[in-house]
Amino acid sequence: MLYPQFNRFRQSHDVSGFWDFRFDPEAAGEVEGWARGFDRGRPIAVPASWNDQFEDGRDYLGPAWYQTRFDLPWNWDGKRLFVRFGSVNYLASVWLNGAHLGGHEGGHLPFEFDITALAKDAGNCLVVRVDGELAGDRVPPGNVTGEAIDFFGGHGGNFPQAQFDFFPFCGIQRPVLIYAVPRSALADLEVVTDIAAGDGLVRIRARLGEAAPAVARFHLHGNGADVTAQSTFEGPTAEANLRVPNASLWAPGAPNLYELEVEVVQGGAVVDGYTLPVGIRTVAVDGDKLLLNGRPIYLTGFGRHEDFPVVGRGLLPPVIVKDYALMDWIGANSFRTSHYPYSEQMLDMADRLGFLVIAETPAVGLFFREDGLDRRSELCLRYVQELVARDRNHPSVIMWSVANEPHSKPPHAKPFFHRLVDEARALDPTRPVTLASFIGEAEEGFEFCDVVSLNRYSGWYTQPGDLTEGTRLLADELDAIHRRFAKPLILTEFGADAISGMHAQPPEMFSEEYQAELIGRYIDVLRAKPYVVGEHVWNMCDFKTSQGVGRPGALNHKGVFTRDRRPKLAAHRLREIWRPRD
Ligand code: GCB
Repeated sequence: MLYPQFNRFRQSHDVSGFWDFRFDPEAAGEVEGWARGFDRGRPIAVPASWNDQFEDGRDYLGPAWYQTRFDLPWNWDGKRLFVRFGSVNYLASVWLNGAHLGGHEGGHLPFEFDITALAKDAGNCLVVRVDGELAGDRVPPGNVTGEAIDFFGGHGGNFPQAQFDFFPFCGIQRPVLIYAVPRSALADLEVVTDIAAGDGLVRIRARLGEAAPAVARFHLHGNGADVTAQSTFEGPTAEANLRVPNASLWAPGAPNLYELEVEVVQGGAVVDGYTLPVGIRTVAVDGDKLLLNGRPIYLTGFGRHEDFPVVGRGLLPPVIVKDYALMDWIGANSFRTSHYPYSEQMLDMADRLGFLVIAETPAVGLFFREDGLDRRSELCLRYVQELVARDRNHPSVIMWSVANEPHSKPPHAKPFFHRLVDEARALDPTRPVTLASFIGEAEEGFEFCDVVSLNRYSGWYTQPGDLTEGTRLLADELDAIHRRFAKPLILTEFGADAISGMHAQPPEMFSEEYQAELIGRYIDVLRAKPYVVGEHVWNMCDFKTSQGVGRPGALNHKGVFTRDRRPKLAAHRLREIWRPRD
């Protein structure tokens, strides 16, 4: 899947801004014809979650309606026109000028519709119905009776009742683009890189939207290289293998990017062009090691969230810049897109700035009761497909995570994960696949993974207040898991809530000292285990959750930065560990 570009063949227009908006608690909109355009809408900002924009909608999860009007800014004769949504949580249904375009399920992956036949030069009316309700047959799920998660030691559930520990923000959360491409446009590019004797090998597959007699021209340049190739489309695809002598490899600390220009030529004329940044690098698992460019790499960093006051999960570019600056300051080299795919802008920046990313699907809070299982399995499979299709060309993405913290139970969990991991591997044999689990040694899904990802909170949810026993158990458990699976292991979550400004000596739970101490002691354990290849603290920043007694102020306080990005004691402790020379 190619992100829309603006160049001499392609146009793209962001229709984000202030849209009209209506809650629809009686589900009257469809009957009353809101799809053709509605009145009495209130203004809402797009992109942003709706929940924190109004006084009356914080816990309202849908349905709700969005509407905007737009004219087409270009001469698009002979072109194909699309509307593209970066993220709508959770169910979207879209109409243009009263005609239903289709829908999409799942909140964090892009979708688009061809609107060539429906769009007018002026006065287009785009309407989106969004339903973010939590339900057992959705992924991630919520309002599931008998399976509710409990972060609170048995003291009730949470509200809204999500099966996961982050606020179920809803709405149009990433940009909406109208874009035009030529009739014989590239629909996709797949780039895979390898290294041979210091040279970079770049394998490219280009695919046209519609098969047509055409030739593809490839030009890779940058870092002193200038390599070209040409190949004829066979049906819709054309392939090329480029060799970059003495390549400047992509890695954290040296995020060398080349620029790949692809042109489609028909009858001697160039009819389409697309430019893609390419980082030449390899990722592999070898025994207990995770290798980047053939050398062992150790991940330092975080599990995170897309979360910020007022915008909720809405794309906010300054926060992206700020977060990378903080990750650089603290000495992180990586993060996991817990617990859903992050914005394309976030990944572009990881490519540019040299951060490693474990890209995760939205499959969080899975449970394995028979009812609805097939549907959940199909949905998770589609998430893997959509995620790989979207993110496969990012050098920063080094691993796929198919799920977080499933409540795995026999007999269904094992085949469920077998299917997901196989699908990820079939679609992309070049990256390791993982699954983040709290179950540990008994997690059968680990069998299929290349890397084991464990989330552990001993010294917090278990052995509360007792870091000596908590870390002793951690050490034993890591060894037991490694004995059983013999794979590299990343501790993808560990941490403690710290209320910013709360202090205690000796350290006590919820104080900044306790959080810093727990993180430091965990890292001591991890560094003594040669098969551990990464430490991801949970979480980089405090983040909004549903309400419950374990979440003061409806926040998870495990951030080493506050929600507004101020460091707690643990951030300074981590910086001493991760950037010892500074
Ligand atoms: C976990 C979950 C994460 C929670 C975290 C916590 O295991 O994966 O989503 O936020 O624990 O803080 O309880």
